[in-house]
Amino acid sequence: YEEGTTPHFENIFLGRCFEHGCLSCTDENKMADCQNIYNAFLDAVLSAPNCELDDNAYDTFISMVAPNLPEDMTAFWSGTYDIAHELSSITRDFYTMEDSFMGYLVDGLNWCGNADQTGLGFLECPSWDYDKCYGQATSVFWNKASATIAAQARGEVSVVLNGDTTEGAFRDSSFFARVEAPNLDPAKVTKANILLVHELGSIPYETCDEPITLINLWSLLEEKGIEYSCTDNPEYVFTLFTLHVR
Ligand code: NAD
Ligand code: CXR
Repeated sequence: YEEGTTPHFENIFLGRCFEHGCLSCTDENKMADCQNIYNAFLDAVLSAPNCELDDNAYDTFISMVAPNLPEDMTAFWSGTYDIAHELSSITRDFYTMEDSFMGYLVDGLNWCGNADQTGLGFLECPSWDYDKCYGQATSVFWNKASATIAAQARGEVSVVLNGDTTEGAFRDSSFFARVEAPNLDPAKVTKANILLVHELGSIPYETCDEPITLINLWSLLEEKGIEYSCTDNPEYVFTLFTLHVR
């Protein structure tokens, strides 16, 4: 078991909803109906006992908040949470899941239903180990949210990957490898620009010139007929790192 639902979950969810304020801030600025959106989310969490949520449990909720990001503006990340979000806020070149209304509402929160499915479980939540708890509330959500954001991407996409981790930049078990990359639609996505990030002074695990797990991503993209580029620490990533050092 893991820690329980984040304290004040409903207030945080509603507060984020009112703050973000519109169903998709890149579309027309329509005030979101936050209480209905929250109710749809809670219905999904309580739709079945813990670990037994159906893959489609959040469909109604997701249909209310699904992103439709501008062409060339969708970004994915794996093993690079901090740098990917710093880049998205600084460069404005792309949006991540967590910049979208759908991801913003619950990013960084934990949640699950209580034992009798009457409300959220604040004492403990089941672990997200797929073998122990397949239909776990957060896993089911992030799987569907990842498939949804990948399927809407069009034009060029950005992918911020970690070139230093010994698990590899394209780790098989990651959401990016399992769900997002396979759900890119070749009819809509023309190119994937891979930004391979390395900490300053680190010993890289793999690079664009000496790829290890990246080869698997490239093969997948080739099979789909999606072009790609790969850049180790692009100039603007490097600039961001030097800002951190100061
Ligand atoms: P990653 O390994 O860096 O992990 C991403 C995040 O997922 C981590 O913050 C971790 O806390 C959380 N996580 C890992 N396993 C989980 C599980 N079974 N259930 C719930 N949360 C879990 O990178 P990744 O796996 O490739 O995922 C990143 C990509 O997938 C992004 O492109 C993003 O669009 C999407 N995603 C985001 C989140 C999030 O918490 N914001 C979670 C899952 C997936
Ligand atoms: O510290 P984070 O995970 O970023 O955790 C984000 C949130 C936490 O608040 C926690 O409540 O996600 C929840 N969480 C789990 N429920 C969980 N279950 C198993 C976080 N990690 C969990 N694990 C395992 O622990 C995952 O396999 C993961 C590791 C912690 O990951 P990370 O430090 O990124 O690999």
